Parts: sequence; structure tokens; C-alpha cells
Amino acid sequence: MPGSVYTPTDYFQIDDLLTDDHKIIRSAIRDWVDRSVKPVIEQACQEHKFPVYLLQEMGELGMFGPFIPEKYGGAGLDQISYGVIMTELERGDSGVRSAASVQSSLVMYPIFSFGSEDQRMKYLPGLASGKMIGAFGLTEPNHGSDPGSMITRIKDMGDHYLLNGAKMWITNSSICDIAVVWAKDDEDIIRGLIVERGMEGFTAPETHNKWSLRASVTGELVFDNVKVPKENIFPAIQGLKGPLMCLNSARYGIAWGAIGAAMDCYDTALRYAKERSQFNKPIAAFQLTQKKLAEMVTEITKAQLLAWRLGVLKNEDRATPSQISMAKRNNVNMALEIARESRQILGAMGITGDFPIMRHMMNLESVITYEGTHDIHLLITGHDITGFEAFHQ
Ligand code: TGC
Ligand code: FAD
Repeated sequence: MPGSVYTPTDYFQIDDLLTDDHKIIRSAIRDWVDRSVKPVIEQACQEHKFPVYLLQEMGELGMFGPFIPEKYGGAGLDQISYGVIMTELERGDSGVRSAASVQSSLVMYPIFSFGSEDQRMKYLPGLASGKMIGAFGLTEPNHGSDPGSMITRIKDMGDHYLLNGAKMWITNSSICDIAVVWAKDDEDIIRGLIVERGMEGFTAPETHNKWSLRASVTGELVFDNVKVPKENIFPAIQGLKGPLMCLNSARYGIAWGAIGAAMDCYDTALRYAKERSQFNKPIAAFQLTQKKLAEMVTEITKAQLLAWRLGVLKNEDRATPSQISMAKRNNVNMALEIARESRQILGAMGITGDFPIMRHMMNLESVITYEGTHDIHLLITGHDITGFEAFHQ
């Protein structure tokens, strides 16, 4: 089994920058990924099926909302702990990391940060344990990169809101117990609210035929005159900055996560290159293979340093949205390039499910699009350094 001999990359002794606690957490998640994800994930992807039972195990091991205080069922850990968890999960599969990103950053984070005390106590412990699964509805069929133009609406009906509209490309849609949904109110202000499975008029059909993130549930959230109790609205946030603050947390996690996928590809390619001979030499002895591998380890190292520094800033509450955008953009692109180069090193073997590379590569095509596309993050950096925004004409 190729994954079981995995050797993590640490070319610049970045482990010295981690605490013992970070390393203990990482080792626990790494063991779980080797034990519970690696043996089943290839077949799950081939069958286009998310192994839903993993969610309960992830909850039991504290992978959901690790930065949420213990009072609400979280682990009260720092941001670097969250990062190392995401790296290990994405080494397993981006789909497994996606489930954790959504649950932790896009559902638990807003309930903790913007929710009432009643909402926190009602939902967070169940979400932390994995007994309750969440989804996050921002994107709409006609509003992806530009979520501020959303048309999903809530209408104040006195004792409740009436929710109408549709969200698309939603991770965990058909398996969610609750969805954090963003909609415009009667004054055109974006509000966040919690919609529960079973509310009349709420359906969540799954999207099929994906070539990417096949071991992850993606689908729609459709609201047809859904009566949402007034106590389900977030009292403490209004405007587009609400969902964007959630994205800051998720994008941060992805900046760490993508390193896991990259390290798995690099490790697989390095081992294969040493073992595979052509022209009476291991292919690792050819300069062109060495160029590929040397560039990979260089890019992984740069990404690790970026993620670690961002984690320090995030722990100090000093990480800016544009720093997070830069790290998400760089690290996901780095992982995708490494997956492509690793696939080349394996030749024909690289296209098979006997190795994890093609699966990572296909997954990363989604990761480079969701949570803000590669180009949107470039424009966020452009805006930050020049002062001119180039999103609108
Ligand atoms: P703009 O006018 O720039 O901003 C509106 C208000 O928001 C504030 N803001 C932020 N606040 C916190 N964090 C950020 N990152 C923020 N970015 C902007 C801003 O200061 C302003 O506040 P205020 O008080 O003045 O109103 O908004 P815009 O309409 O021009 O759009 C900006 C843009 C393009 C950067 C943004 O909309 C964007 O990031 N678009 C990409 C959309 C996106 O990332 N969607 C992700 C959907 S969720 C998902 O993909 C989950 S995948 C899950 C998985 O499986 O892992
Ligand atoms: P568009 O916005 O239509 O963009 C298409 C192309 O145009 C892109 O290349 C983009 O960079 C470019 N473009 C757009 N605007 C500009 C501009 N101003 N300047 C230059 N180029 C521009 N969303 C959720 O809300 N919740 C989820 O859980 C979720 N999970 C997802 C899971 C998967 C597997 C996928 C694939 C997506 C998911 N998304 C989710 C949606 C994701 O966030 C959007 O796909 C993403 O934001 C891009 O939107 P879009 O696909 O509509 O592309």
C-alpha cells in the first residue's frame, strides 16, 4: 500500500517551530488518516461516494472546531493546531479536509462568533462531536465570485422569516442537519441564519457526475417559502463581511491543507523515482527528474513557512484577509503543480488508482476554485497593494 510508507517533508526543520502539543495532535491525526482514510479513500472516490461514517470518528477525535472553546464542545486549541490537522487530513484526501473545513470554519465559527448564547449551546456541542453535520450556503447558481449580488431573500413575517432562493455547489448539502445560509433581508442587507433539515420547503439535492472531490458530498440548498424562526438569525453580524469572515478561517485552513496533498504526491513520486529504472538507471538519477523533485521540495518548504507564519499572525489576531488570500492561492497552486509533476514522474502508473496522485490532482482542481478562485485571490492581493479594486468594471 503506497501510503503506508509515507515520509513527511521537513527540509527546513520547521518542526522546531512547532510545540510538543502540535506534534502530538499531528501524530494522532496522521495515525487516524493512515488507519481510517488511506485504506478506503481510493475506492470511495472511484465509487463517487463519501464515507459518511468518517465524520463521527472525526468528531470523536476532536477534528471539528478545534479552535472553539471547550465550553461549547471544541478543543480550545490554537490556530497552528487547526493548521496541522488540516494538513494531515488533506494528505488523506481533499474531500475529507473539505468536510472538516465546512464544519469547523464555515458552520461552527459563525455560530460561535455571530450567534446568540442559545444558538451556541444548541448547535456547537453536536457539531463538535460529529453527531450533527453542517453546510454553508453562500454561492448561488448565478453568483459565485460575486456573492454580494445574491438573490436569496428573507422576508420578515412578524413572528418568523420566510426564506426563498437557492444555493449551489454546497459541500455536505444532502447530509447536513443544519445549514448556515446567507440571504438578503427587506433592507437588502445580507444576514446569516440557521436552517434545519426537516423545515418545510427546504430540500438539498446532491450534484452527481463530478470528476473532482468524488469522496465529498456536493449539492444544492433549495428554499421554497421556508418558515425560519426568528431565533435562528445571527444577531451579531450584518453585511457581506459576515460570510467573508468565515471564509478567512476556511481559506487559512486550506493554505495548510494543500501542503498535505502536495507532500503525499511528492513523497510518492520520490519513492517511485528511486525504485523505477529505465536505461539501466533509476529515473531519480536523471537530471530532469531531479529538477522536478528539487523544485517540488523547494515549493513545499516555501508553502510550509508561509502557512506557519500565517498561523503565528492568526494566533495573535493579526492575519489580514489579503495575507490569507495570498497563502491560499500560493499553496493550492503549489499543490496542484506538484500533483501534475508527480503524475509525470510516475508515467502511466500515475494515472491509476494504485497511487494517490491523480486523485489529489483532480481534487485540487476544485480546491483552486472554491473558497475564492485563483484569480479572485490575485485580485485581492492586487487591491491590497495598489489600493485600486479590479473586481468591478
Ligand atoms: P467588498 O465591497 O470588497 O466587501 C464587502 C464588505 O466585506 C468586507 N470584506 C471582508 N471582511 C472580512 N474578511 C474579508 N476577507 C473581507 N473581504 C471584504 C469589506 O471590508 C466590506 O465591508 P463593509 O463594512 O465596508 O461593508 O465586496 P465585493 O462585493 O467587492 O467582493 C469582494 C470579493 C470578490 C473579494 C469577495 O466577494 C470574494 O471573496 N469572492 C469570492 C467568493 C468566495 O470565496 N466564495 C466562497 C464560497 S464558500 C466555499 O467555497 C466553500 S468550499 C468548502 C469546502 O468544501 O472546503
Ligand atoms: P464564477 O464566479 O462564475 O467564475 C468563473 C471564472 O471567472 C473564474 O475563473 C473566475 O476567477 C473568473 N472571474 C469571476 N469574476 C472575475 C473578475 N472580477 N475578474 C476576473 N476574473 C473573474 N460555495 C458555498 O457557498 N458553499 C460550499 O460549501 C461550497 N462548496 C463547494 C464545493 C465544490 C466542490 C465546488 C467546486 C465549489 C463549492 N462552492 C461552495 C462554490 C465555490 O465557492 C464557487 O465555485 C467559487 O466561488 C467560484 O464561483 P463560480 O463557480 O460561480 O465561478
